[in-house]
Amino acid sequence: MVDMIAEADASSPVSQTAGVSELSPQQLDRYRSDGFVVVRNLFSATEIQGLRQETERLLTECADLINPRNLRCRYMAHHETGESLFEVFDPVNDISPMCEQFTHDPRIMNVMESIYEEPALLFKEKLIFKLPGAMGYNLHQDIPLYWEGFPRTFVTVLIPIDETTRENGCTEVFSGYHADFLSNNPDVYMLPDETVDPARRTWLELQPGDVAIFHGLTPHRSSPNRSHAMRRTLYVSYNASSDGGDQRTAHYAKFQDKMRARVESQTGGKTYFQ
Ligand SMILES: O=C(O)CCC(=O)C(=O)O
Repeated sequence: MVDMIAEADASSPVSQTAGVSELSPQQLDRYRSDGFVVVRNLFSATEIQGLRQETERLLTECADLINPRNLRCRYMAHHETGESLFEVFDPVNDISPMCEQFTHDPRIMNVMESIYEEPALLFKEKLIFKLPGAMGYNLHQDIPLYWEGFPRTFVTVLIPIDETTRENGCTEVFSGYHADFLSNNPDVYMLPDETVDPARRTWLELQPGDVAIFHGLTPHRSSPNRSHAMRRTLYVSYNASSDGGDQRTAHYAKFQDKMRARVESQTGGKTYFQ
């Protein structure tokens, strides 16, 4: 399955060329049949180096925002010690003009438009830090069955800031499951690993500059970060403009409403957004 990435790259001049940003017909076919596609070298090393520095600025200049009661933040347990580690800023654009620039980058917007055959709109964005030791994510599909009105055209562009490897817990996607939900129980979001065939797994081993694009129903998971460095990724999600228009503000309002009670019961304190 890993070979599929190499094959997709070899079949298309687009994926090899920085600055060109429409998916080739072969890449589109791949995306449609597998539910994901990897595009190599969409960004230059220098651009991603700038984004890496921006994550360092955020960790120092915005350190006071990192708080379990701040609805912008989420935490993840250390896979061995259980220690709670800061994991993600969600959203991030309002504290990072550079992240905002990436989420509206014309190369990404063009790729998304070639998937949608119409303009794409930013739905949400999150900056995942995945500190050393952080546990991974259980298997899931991003579109929640229980969430009425959630756009079915939800697609995520994964922008790696550090090289993503099996050792540091790269995202793993399973091909060919994106036509439907894998559970018809609205209370089930995290899926048992046996739901998918391990032979259909691709580890998204990416270099900074590459991107992976996957559908909101493509099941994915990740393992713990067993390296000694952060594995940072910017996860940017879009919807097709005809599928509900611009929903980013409404989405975050609803998302934070849903999180509030859970975070307040976990932390025993009042939540806020800052
Ligand atoms: O960070 C990862 O590897 C996975 C993240 C993920 O699955 C998600 O945010 O939906």
